[in-house]
Amino acid sequence: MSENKVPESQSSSWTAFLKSIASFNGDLASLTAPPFILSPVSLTEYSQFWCASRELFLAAAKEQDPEQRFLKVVKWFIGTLRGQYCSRNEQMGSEKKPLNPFLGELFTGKWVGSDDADGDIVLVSEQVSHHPPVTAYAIWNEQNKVYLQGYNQIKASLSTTMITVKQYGHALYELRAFDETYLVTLPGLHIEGILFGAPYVELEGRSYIQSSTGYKATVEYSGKGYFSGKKNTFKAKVVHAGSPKSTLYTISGQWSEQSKIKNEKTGVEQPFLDASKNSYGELVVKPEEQQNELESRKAWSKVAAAIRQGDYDLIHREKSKIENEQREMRKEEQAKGEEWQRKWFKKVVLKDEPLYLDLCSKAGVAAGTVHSSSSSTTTGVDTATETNWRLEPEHYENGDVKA
Ligand code: HC3
Repeated sequence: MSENKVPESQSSSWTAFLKSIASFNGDLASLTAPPFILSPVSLTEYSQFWCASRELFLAAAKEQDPEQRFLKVVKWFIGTLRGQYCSRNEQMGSEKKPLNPFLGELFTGKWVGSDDADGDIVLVSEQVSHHPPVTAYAIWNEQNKVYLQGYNQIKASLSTTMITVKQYGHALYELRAFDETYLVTLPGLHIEGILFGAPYVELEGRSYIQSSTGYKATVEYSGKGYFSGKKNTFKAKVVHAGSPKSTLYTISGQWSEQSKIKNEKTGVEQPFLDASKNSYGELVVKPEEQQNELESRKAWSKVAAAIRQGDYDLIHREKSKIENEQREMRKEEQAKGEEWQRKWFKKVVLKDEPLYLDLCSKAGVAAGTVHSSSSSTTTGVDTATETNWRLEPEHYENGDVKA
Protein backbone atom coordinates (compact mmCIF):
# COMPACT_ATOMS: atom_id res chain seq x y z
CA MET A 1 0.00 0.00 0.00
CA SER A 2 1.44 3.38 -0.98
CA GLU A 3 2.00 5.99 1.68
CA ASN A 4 -0.22 9.08 1.58
CA LYS A 5 2.04 12.09 0.93
CA VAL A 6 -0.62 14.81 0.95
CA PRO A 7 0.18 17.34 3.69
CA GLU A 8 -2.66 17.59 6.22
CA SER A 9 -3.12 21.32 5.49
CA GLN A 10 -3.64 20.67 1.75
CA SER A 11 -5.80 17.55 1.90
CA SER A 12 -9.07 19.32 1.05
CA SER A 13 -7.51 21.10 -1.95
CA TRP A 14 -6.04 17.75 -3.02
CA THR A 15 -9.51 16.17 -2.88
CA ALA A 16 -10.84 19.07 -4.97
CA PHE A 17 -7.96 18.54 -7.41
CA LEU A 18 -8.75 14.82 -7.72
CA LYS A 19 -12.38 15.70 -8.45
CA SER A 20 -11.30 18.18 -11.13
CA ILE A 21 -9.21 15.45 -12.77
CA ALA A 22 -12.41 13.46 -13.26
CA SER A 23 -13.75 16.10 -15.64
CA PHE A 24 -10.37 16.64 -17.23
CA ASN A 25 -10.15 17.81 -20.87
CA GLY A 26 -6.67 16.51 -21.76
CA ASP A 27 -4.80 19.72 -20.95
CA LEU A 28 -2.76 18.99 -17.82
CA ALA A 29 -1.77 22.65 -17.53
CA SER A 30 -5.41 23.64 -16.99
CA LEU A 31 -5.68 21.70 -13.73
CA THR A 32 -5.34 23.82 -10.61
CA ALA A 33 -3.22 21.83 -8.20
CA PRO A 34 -2.31 22.53 -4.55
CA PRO A 35 1.16 23.99 -3.89
CA PHE A 36 2.80 20.82 -2.55
CA ILE A 37 2.54 19.17 -5.97
CA LEU A 38 3.80 22.18 -7.97
CA SER A 39 7.34 22.38 -9.24
CA PRO A 40 9.04 25.79 -9.44
CA VAL A 41 10.67 24.62 -12.69
CA SER A 42 9.29 25.24 -16.16
CA LEU A 43 9.01 22.54 -18.83
CA THR A 44 11.46 24.48 -21.01
CA GLU A 45 14.16 23.32 -18.55
CA TYR A 46 13.33 19.65 -19.10
CA SER A 47 15.21 19.74 -22.43
CA GLN A 48 18.44 19.56 -20.42
CA PHE A 49 17.75 15.91 -19.56
CA TRP A 50 18.77 14.97 -23.11
CA CYS A 51 22.33 15.43 -21.96
CA ALA A 52 22.37 13.31 -18.83
CA SER A 53 26.12 12.99 -19.01
CA ARG A 54 28.70 14.77 -21.18
CA GLU A 55 30.52 11.50 -21.59
CA LEU A 56 27.52 9.55 -22.94
CA PHE A 57 26.41 12.45 -25.15
CA LEU A 58 29.81 12.60 -26.88
CA ALA A 59 30.86 8.92 -26.78
CA ALA A 60 29.50 7.91 -30.20
CA ALA A 61 31.46 10.70 -31.91
CA LYS A 62 34.69 9.07 -30.69
CA GLU A 63 33.89 5.56 -31.92
CA GLN A 64 35.21 4.48 -35.34
CA ASP A 65 33.22 1.26 -35.77
CA PRO A 66 29.65 1.92 -37.09
CA GLU A 67 28.02 -0.92 -35.14
CA GLN A 68 29.71 0.08 -31.85
CA ARG A 69 28.85 3.70 -32.64
CA PHE A 70 25.19 2.77 -32.89
CA LEU A 71 25.38 0.98 -29.52
CA LYS A 72 26.88 4.13 -27.99
CA VAL A 73 23.97 6.17 -29.30
CA VAL A 74 21.60 3.64 -27.70
CA LYS A 75 23.57 3.91 -24.45
CA TRP A 76 23.35 7.70 -24.50
CA PHE A 77 19.57 7.50 -25.05
CA ILE A 78 18.96 4.93 -22.29
CA GLY A 79 21.18 7.06 -20.04
CA THR A 80 18.89 10.08 -20.55
CA LEU A 81 15.78 8.33 -19.19
CA ARG A 82 16.63 8.46 -15.50
CA GLY A 83 16.99 12.25 -15.57
CA GLN A 84 13.93 12.72 -17.81
CA TYR A 85 11.56 10.59 -15.79
CA CYS A 86 12.94 10.09 -12.24
CA SER A 87 14.79 13.29 -11.36
CA ARG A 88 11.81 15.04 -9.74
CA ASN A 89 11.23 12.01 -7.53
CA GLU A 90 14.89 12.04 -6.58
CA GLN A 91 15.10 15.76 -5.90
CA MET A 92 11.58 16.65 -4.71
CA GLY A 93 10.18 13.36 -3.40
CA SER A 94 7.62 12.78 -6.18
CA GLU A 95 6.73 13.81 -9.72
CA LYS A 96 5.52 17.41 -9.73
CA LYS A 97 3.44 19.62 -11.98
CA PRO A 98 5.90 21.81 -13.89
CA LEU A 99 5.32 25.43 -14.79
CA ASN A 100 3.51 25.67 -18.10
CA PRO A 101 5.80 27.71 -20.40
CA PHE A 102 4.50 30.80 -22.18
CA LEU A 103 4.98 31.29 -25.91
CA GLY A 104 8.51 32.50 -26.60
CA GLU A 105 9.90 31.37 -23.22
CA LEU A 106 13.62 30.61 -23.47
CA PHE A 107 16.02 28.50 -21.50
CA THR A 108 19.71 28.25 -22.29
CA GLY A 109 22.82 26.98 -20.58
CA LYS A 110 26.12 25.19 -21.06
CA TRP A 111 27.91 22.18 -19.73
CA VAL A 112 31.35 23.67 -19.48
CA GLY A 113 34.28 21.58 -20.69
CA SER A 114 36.76 22.72 -18.09
CA ASP A 115 40.04 20.95 -18.67
CA ASP A 116 39.19 18.53 -21.48
CA ALA A 117 39.56 19.01 -25.20
CA ASP A 118 35.86 18.48 -25.83
CA GLY A 119 34.83 22.06 -25.12
CA ASP A 120 31.37 23.25 -24.09
CA ILE A 121 28.07 21.57 -24.78
CA VAL A 122 25.44 24.21 -25.47
CA LEU A 123 21.69 23.96 -24.81
CA VAL A 124 18.91 26.13 -26.19
CA SER A 125 15.26 25.46 -25.46
CA GLU A 126 12.27 27.51 -26.62
CA GLN A 127 8.52 27.31 -26.16
CA VAL A 128 7.47 27.51 -29.79
CA SER A 129 3.74 27.01 -29.18
CA HIS A 130 1.45 27.55 -26.19
CA HIS A 131 -1.77 25.98 -27.55
CA PRO A 132 -0.88 23.17 -27.89
CA PRO A 133 2.25 23.40 -25.73
CA VAL A 134 5.34 22.53 -27.77
CA THR A 135 8.92 22.84 -26.53
CA ALA A 136 11.78 22.73 -29.04
CA TYR A 137 15.42 22.26 -28.10
CA ALA A 138 18.91 21.81 -29.46
CA ILE A 139 22.06 20.61 -27.72
CA TRP A 140 25.39 20.62 -29.47
CA ASN A 141 29.14 20.33 -29.19
CA GLU A 142 31.16 21.93 -31.98
CA GLN A 143 34.45 20.16 -31.16
CA ASN A 144 33.05 16.67 -31.67
CA LYS A 145 30.45 17.75 -34.23
CA VAL A 146 27.56 16.30 -32.24
CA TYR A 147 24.21 18.00 -32.82
CA LEU A 148 20.93 17.05 -31.23
CA GLN A 149 17.65 18.77 -31.91
CA GLY A 150 14.04 17.92 -31.30
CA TYR A 151 10.72 19.01 -29.93
CA ASN A 152 7.95 17.57 -27.88
CA GLN A 153 4.30 17.95 -27.14
CA ILE A 154 2.12 15.87 -24.85
CA LYS A 155 -1.48 14.74 -24.93
CA ALA A 156 -3.00 13.31 -21.77
CA SER A 157 -6.00 11.13 -21.09
CA LEU A 158 -7.49 9.76 -17.93
CA SER A 159 -8.13 6.19 -16.93
CA THR A 160 -9.38 4.97 -13.55
CA THR A 161 -6.32 5.56 -11.37
CA MET A 162 -3.77 7.08 -13.68
CA ILE A 163 -3.10 9.66 -16.36
CA THR A 164 -1.80 8.35 -19.65
CA VAL A 165 0.47 10.70 -21.60
CA LYS A 166 1.31 10.37 -25.28
CA GLN A 167 4.37 12.19 -26.50
CA TYR A 168 4.47 13.77 -29.94
CA GLY A 169 7.74 14.85 -31.49
CA HIS A 170 11.14 13.24 -31.84
CA ALA A 171 14.83 14.04 -31.63
CA LEU A 172 17.49 13.92 -34.33
CA TYR A 173 21.00 13.11 -33.11
CA GLU A 174 23.61 13.98 -35.72
CA LEU A 175 27.24 12.92 -35.92
CA ARG A 176 28.50 15.28 -38.60
CA ALA A 177 32.02 13.84 -38.72
CA PHE A 178 30.47 10.58 -39.93
CA ASP A 179 27.59 12.16 -41.84
CA GLU A 180 25.13 10.09 -39.79
CA THR A 181 21.76 10.97 -38.31
CA TYR A 182 19.75 9.02 -35.77
CA LEU A 183 15.99 9.44 -35.40
CA VAL A 184 14.98 9.03 -31.76
CA THR A 185 11.26 8.61 -31.06
CA LEU A 186 9.67 9.16 -27.66
CA PRO A 187 8.09 6.61 -25.32
CA GLY A 188 4.56 6.81 -23.96
CA LEU A 189 4.14 7.20 -20.23
CA HIS A 190 1.62 7.10 -17.47
CA ILE A 191 1.48 8.81 -14.12
CA GLU A 192 0.68 6.58 -11.17
CA GLY A 193 0.37 7.23 -7.44
CA ILE A 194 -1.93 10.24 -7.89
CA LEU A 195 -4.51 9.12 -5.33
CA PHE A 196 -1.83 9.19 -2.62
CA GLY A 197 -0.41 12.55 -3.63
CA ALA A 198 2.80 10.86 -4.72
CA PRO A 199 2.78 10.79 -8.53
CA TYR A 200 5.52 8.97 -10.42
CA VAL A 201 6.11 8.21 -14.07
CA GLU A 202 6.17 4.79 -15.68
CA LEU A 203 7.19 4.40 -19.30
CA GLU A 204 5.17 2.22 -21.62
CA GLY A 205 4.95 1.07 -25.20
CA ARG A 206 7.90 1.37 -27.54
CA SER A 207 10.35 3.85 -28.87
CA TYR A 208 12.82 3.55 -31.73
CA ILE A 209 16.30 4.67 -32.63
CA GLN A 210 16.83 4.54 -36.38
CA SER A 211 20.22 5.33 -37.84
CA SER A 212 20.83 6.52 -41.40
CA THR A 213 23.40 3.67 -41.51
CA GLY A 214 20.59 1.10 -41.29
CA TYR A 215 20.90 0.08 -37.63
CA LYS A 216 17.68 0.16 -35.64
CA ALA A 217 16.84 -0.36 -32.00
CA THR A 218 13.30 -1.09 -30.86
CA VAL A 219 13.00 -0.33 -27.16
CA GLU A 220 10.06 -1.81 -25.24
CA TYR A 221 9.19 -0.42 -21.81
CA SER A 222 7.40 -1.89 -18.90
CA GLY A 223 6.73 -1.14 -15.26
CA LYS A 224 7.11 -3.60 -12.44
CA GLY A 225 6.35 -7.21 -13.12
CA TYR A 226 6.24 -7.68 -16.90
CA PHE A 227 9.83 -8.43 -17.94
CA SER A 228 10.91 -8.87 -14.32
CA GLY A 229 9.73 -7.98 -10.82
CA LYS A 230 11.59 -4.68 -11.08
CA LYS A 231 10.40 -1.16 -11.88
CA ASN A 232 11.48 0.82 -14.97
CA THR A 233 12.39 -2.18 -17.09
CA PHE A 234 13.12 -2.22 -20.79
CA LYS A 235 14.23 -4.56 -23.52
CA ALA A 236 15.86 -3.27 -26.72
CA LYS A 237 16.50 -5.30 -29.84
CA VAL A 238 19.12 -4.10 -32.29
CA VAL A 239 18.90 -5.11 -35.95
CA HIS A 240 20.41 -3.94 -39.24
CA ALA A 241 18.40 -3.21 -42.39
CA GLY A 242 20.57 -5.74 -44.28
CA SER A 243 19.05 -8.54 -42.21
CA PRO A 244 16.10 -7.05 -40.32
CA LYS A 245 14.84 -10.35 -38.91
CA SER A 246 18.01 -11.37 -37.11
CA THR A 247 18.65 -9.63 -33.82
CA LEU A 248 22.26 -8.55 -33.40
CA TYR A 249 22.06 -7.50 -29.76
CA THR A 250 19.50 -7.57 -26.97
CA ILE A 251 19.87 -4.96 -24.26
CA SER A 252 17.75 -5.34 -21.15
CA GLY A 253 17.43 -4.30 -17.55
CA GLN A 254 16.30 -1.19 -15.72
CA TRP A 255 16.67 2.13 -17.52
CA SER A 256 17.01 3.87 -14.16
CA GLU A 257 19.59 1.41 -12.82
CA GLN A 258 21.60 -1.39 -14.41
CA SER A 259 21.25 -3.00 -17.79
CA LYS A 260 23.17 -5.61 -19.76
CA ILE A 261 23.83 -6.34 -23.42
CA LYS A 262 23.85 -9.73 -25.11
CA ASN A 263 25.60 -10.31 -28.42
CA GLU A 264 23.11 -12.66 -30.08
CA LYS A 265 25.75 -14.14 -32.43
CA THR A 266 28.23 -15.13 -29.74
CA GLY A 267 25.84 -15.41 -26.80
CA VAL A 268 28.24 -13.25 -24.74
CA GLU A 269 26.53 -11.06 -22.16
CA GLN A 270 28.12 -7.95 -20.63
CA PRO A 271 27.12 -5.03 -18.42
CA PHE A 272 25.73 -2.19 -20.59
CA LEU A 273 25.00 0.80 -18.36
CA ASP A 274 24.50 1.72 -14.74
CA ALA A 275 22.32 4.81 -15.04
CA SER A 276 22.49 5.43 -11.30
CA LYS A 277 26.17 6.25 -11.83
CA ASN A 278 25.62 8.83 -14.61
CA SER A 279 28.13 11.60 -14.10
CA TYR A 280 25.69 14.52 -14.25
CA GLY A 281 27.73 17.56 -15.12
CA GLU A 282 26.45 20.89 -13.89
CA LEU A 283 24.47 22.90 -16.42
CA VAL A 284 25.69 26.45 -16.10
CA VAL A 285 22.86 28.96 -16.43
CA LYS A 286 23.36 32.73 -16.33
CA PRO A 287 22.30 34.32 -13.03
CA GLU A 288 18.75 35.71 -13.15
CA GLU A 289 19.99 39.32 -12.99
CA GLN A 290 21.71 38.82 -16.34
CA GLN A 291 18.75 37.13 -18.02
CA ASN A 292 16.22 38.89 -20.22
CA GLU A 293 12.45 38.94 -19.64
CA LEU A 294 11.83 35.91 -21.85
CA GLU A 295 14.25 33.68 -20.03
CA SER A 296 12.53 31.07 -17.97
CA ARG A 297 14.07 31.50 -14.53
CA LYS A 298 13.80 35.27 -14.63
CA ALA A 299 10.25 35.26 -16.01
CA TRP A 300 8.96 32.77 -13.42
CA SER A 301 11.08 33.89 -10.47
CA LYS A 302 8.19 35.35 -8.42
CA VAL A 303 5.94 32.35 -9.09
CA ALA A 304 8.78 29.99 -8.23
CA ALA A 305 9.42 31.84 -4.96
CA ALA A 306 5.71 31.65 -4.09
CA ILE A 307 5.71 27.89 -4.80
CA ARG A 308 8.73 27.42 -2.56
CA GLN A 309 6.87 29.33 0.18
CA GLY A 310 3.73 27.23 -0.43
CA ASP A 311 1.68 30.45 -0.68
CA TYR A 312 -1.29 29.53 -2.82
CA ASP A 313 -2.71 33.08 -3.20
CA LEU A 314 0.64 34.52 -4.17
CA ILE A 315 1.24 31.73 -6.70
CA HIS A 316 -2.14 32.48 -8.22
CA ARG A 317 -1.57 36.26 -8.33
CA GLU A 318 1.90 36.03 -9.86
CA LYS A 319 0.86 33.39 -12.41
CA SER A 320 -2.17 35.46 -13.42
CA LYS A 321 0.09 38.46 -14.12
CA ILE A 322 2.10 36.41 -16.62
CA GLU A 323 -1.00 34.85 -18.16
CA ASN A 324 -2.78 38.20 -18.54
CA GLU A 325 0.30 39.79 -20.08
CA GLN A 326 0.49 36.93 -22.54
CA ARG A 327 -3.20 37.22 -23.42
CA GLU A 328 -2.72 40.96 -24.09
CA MET A 329 0.27 40.29 -26.33
CA ARG A 330 -1.68 37.73 -28.38
CA LYS A 331 -4.57 40.20 -28.76
CA GLU A 332 -2.21 42.93 -29.95
CA GLU A 333 -0.56 40.59 -32.42
CA GLN A 334 -3.93 39.51 -33.72
CA ALA A 335 -5.05 43.12 -34.13
CA LYS A 336 -1.89 43.88 -36.12
CA GLY A 337 -2.13 40.64 -38.12
CA GLU A 338 1.26 39.56 -36.79
CA GLU A 339 2.56 36.33 -35.38
CA TRP A 340 5.03 35.87 -32.52
CA GLN A 341 8.54 35.54 -33.96
CA ARG A 342 10.32 32.49 -32.57
CA LYS A 343 13.92 33.17 -31.62
CA TRP A 344 15.76 29.99 -32.47
CA PHE A 345 13.38 27.55 -34.16
CA LYS A 346 11.22 27.58 -37.25
CA LYS A 347 8.30 25.49 -38.44
CA VAL A 348 9.10 23.14 -41.32
CA VAL A 349 6.44 21.23 -43.22
CA LEU A 350 7.01 17.48 -43.38
CA LYS A 351 7.31 17.36 -47.15
CA ASP A 352 10.42 19.56 -46.83
CA GLU A 353 12.04 17.08 -44.46
CA PRO A 354 13.44 14.31 -46.71
CA LEU A 355 15.91 12.98 -44.14
CA TYR A 356 13.27 12.76 -41.39
CA LEU A 357 10.81 11.10 -43.79
CA ASP A 358 13.45 8.61 -44.90
CA LEU A 359 14.36 7.70 -41.30
CA CYS A 360 10.67 7.29 -40.39
CA SER A 361 10.21 4.99 -43.35
CA LYS A 362 13.32 2.96 -42.43
CA ALA A 363 12.05 2.72 -38.84
CA GLY A 364 8.60 1.67 -40.05
CA VAL A 365 6.82 4.52 -38.25
CA ALA A 366 4.40 7.04 -39.74
CA ALA A 367 5.91 10.54 -39.93
CA GLY A 368 4.49 13.20 -37.61
CA THR A 369 2.72 10.84 -35.20
CA VAL A 370 3.06 9.32 -31.76
CA HIS A 371 5.40 6.36 -32.22
CA SER A 372 4.93 4.51 -28.98
CA SER A 373 2.12 2.02 -29.38
CA SER A 374 2.91 -1.29 -27.73
CA SER A 375 0.22 -3.16 -29.59
CA SER A 376 1.42 -5.26 -32.48
CA THR A 377 -1.95 -4.83 -34.19
CA THR A 378 -1.56 -1.06 -34.60
CA THR A 379 1.29 0.97 -36.00
CA GLY A 380 1.10 3.59 -33.26
CA VAL A 381 -0.55 6.05 -35.61
CA ASP A 382 -2.30 8.90 -33.84
CA THR A 383 -3.32 12.38 -34.91
CA ALA A 384 -0.52 13.47 -37.22
CA THR A 385 1.34 16.73 -36.87
CA GLU A 386 2.10 18.30 -40.23
CA THR A 387 5.13 20.27 -39.19
CA ASN A 388 8.40 19.82 -37.36
CA TRP A 389 10.32 22.47 -35.44
CA ARG A 390 13.94 22.90 -36.49
CA LEU A 391 16.76 25.07 -35.25
CA GLU A 392 17.65 27.85 -37.66
CA PRO A 393 21.12 26.71 -38.86
CA GLU A 394 22.91 30.00 -38.12
CA HIS A 395 22.52 29.36 -34.37
CA TYR A 396 24.81 26.35 -34.58
CA GLU A 397 27.66 28.55 -35.77
CA ASN A 398 27.15 30.71 -32.76
CA GLY A 399 28.86 28.64 -30.04
CA ASP A 400 27.93 31.17 -27.36
CA VAL A 401 24.22 31.73 -27.78
CA LYS A 402 22.86 35.15 -26.95
CA ALA A 403 19.45 34.92 -25.29
C1 HC3 B 1 3.63 14.69 -18.03
C2 HC3 B 1 4.56 15.65 -17.28
C3 HC3 B 1 4.89 16.85 -18.16
C4 HC3 B 1 5.71 16.44 -19.38
C5 HC3 B 1 7.01 15.74 -18.98
C6 HC3 B 1 7.85 15.32 -20.23
C7 HC3 B 1 7.03 14.49 -21.21
C8 HC3 B 1 8.36 16.60 -20.90
C9 HC3 B 1 9.44 16.37 -21.92
C10 HC3 B 1 10.60 15.62 -21.30
O1 HC3 B 1 11.59 15.41 -22.28
C11 HC3 B 1 10.12 14.29 -20.75
C12 HC3 B 1 9.02 14.52 -19.78
C13 HC3 B 1 9.10 13.96 -18.56
C14 HC3 B 1 8.04 13.99 -17.56
C15 HC3 B 1 6.71 14.53 -18.08
C16 HC3 B 1 5.89 15.03 -16.89
C17 HC3 B 1 5.51 14.01 -15.84
C18 HC3 B 1 4.36 14.68 -15.10
C19 HC3 B 1 4.02 15.96 -15.87
C20 HC3 B 1 2.55 16.32 -15.69
C21 HC3 B 1 2.16 17.60 -16.41
C22 HC3 B 1 2.32 16.51 -14.20
C23 HC3 B 1 0.94 16.21 -13.77
C24 HC3 B 1 0.94 16.19 -12.24
C25 HC3 B 1 -0.43 16.13 -11.68
C26 HC3 B 1 -1.14 14.86 -12.01
C27 HC3 B 1 -0.33 16.28 -10.21
O2 HC3 B 1 -1.16 17.23 -12.22
